[in-house]
Amino acid sequence: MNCPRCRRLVSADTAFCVYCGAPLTPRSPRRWLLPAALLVVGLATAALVFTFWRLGPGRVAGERNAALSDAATLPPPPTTAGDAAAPPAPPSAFPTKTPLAATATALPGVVASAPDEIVFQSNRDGDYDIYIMALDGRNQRALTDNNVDDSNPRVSPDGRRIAFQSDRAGNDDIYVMSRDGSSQTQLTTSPDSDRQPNWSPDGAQIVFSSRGNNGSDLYVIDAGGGNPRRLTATPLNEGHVAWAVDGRLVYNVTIEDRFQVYASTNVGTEEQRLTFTEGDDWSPEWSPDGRTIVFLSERDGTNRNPAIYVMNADGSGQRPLYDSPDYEWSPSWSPDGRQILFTAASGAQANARDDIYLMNADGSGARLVAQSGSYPSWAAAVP
Ligand SMILES: [Ca+2]
Ligand SMILES: [Ca+2]
Ligand SMILES: [Ca+2]
Ligand SMILES: [Ca+2]
Repeated sequence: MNCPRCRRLVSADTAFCVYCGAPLTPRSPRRWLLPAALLVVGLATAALVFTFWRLGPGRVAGERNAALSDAATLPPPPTTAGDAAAPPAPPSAFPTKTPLAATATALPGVVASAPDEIVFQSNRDGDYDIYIMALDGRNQRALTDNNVDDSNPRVSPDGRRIAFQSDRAGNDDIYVMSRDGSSQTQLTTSPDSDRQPNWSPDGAQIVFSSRGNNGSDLYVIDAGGGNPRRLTATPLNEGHVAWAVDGRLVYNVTIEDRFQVYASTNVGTEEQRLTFTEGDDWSPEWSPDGRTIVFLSERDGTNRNPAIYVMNADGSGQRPLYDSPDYEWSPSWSPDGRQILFTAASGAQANARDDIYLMNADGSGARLVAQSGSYPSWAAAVP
């Protein structure tokens, strides 16, 4: 359905628009009562509101003062200077003036509580937007909805915020929003292509790559905006950077049109090359304990049909973890390090449909979570 205020597409199973906060239930008191009464069946919070309507102070006030109750069902009085002499307004708690579940709405930018979920991107409506869903693929909701590309989401370690890239301002920049899609904030404004943000372990900073006329380098910026710093200034192209709990960065570097995986300190020093293959190795992500790196490789000569690999933090122990005839990409860890999310494009074809999978960290038990989605990021439960 479309939000009645901002007209953007929103999930019909939420009470309020995730963009502008407008209630998605009908505003008319008399039209509201019946559907609301139906809606509350099975909804504990709505049932409380309904009970409040039946027994609460607003109802009592209405019975105590019939004139007051009648006034509450009339259209609101015009706003004029004569209001000062008008009778007192109906009690603000009067149920027909209170949108359903209004008291359950969190403040913008604050997620009161949430279970473990998966944030991902999808171009199912023709351009990329950011979505969120339950771990079993149900209850999918759009967090952004526009006709530009919002992509490459990564959830903050505390599960409350999402960093992503968007070209809504004319070129790729880094943005942050709350987990419910509110408080969307632009962090970078460069004319270059700022891409693939990832969080520092403490959630205070965001590292990303930026591609301009002189190639691609790594940058970091405060997660609240400001204080941007350049980490690399090399003739090579750095990209897809991730930040380990021990402070080290891992990223891919383009060397003669091939990706290889490198690591460095979080200020870009002590750079160390971790992969030395003829094929591509790219898209590295640290395990939560910083001991293991999951990445993509097509070193086995499968003509750019990658497999998911892992290696130790120092580059030792490189081994395949999962492969199929499909084109696997964008692996990322669960916060407990026991599972790995990834995308698989069916048939390894360009423009094939992307689907989201989840498997155990040892490569076993891969199962489909959701169709038409990619670049998944685990959103930790918010207590
Ligand atoms: Ca979009
Ligand atoms: Ca930019
Ligand atoms: Ca560079
Ligand atoms: Ca494959």
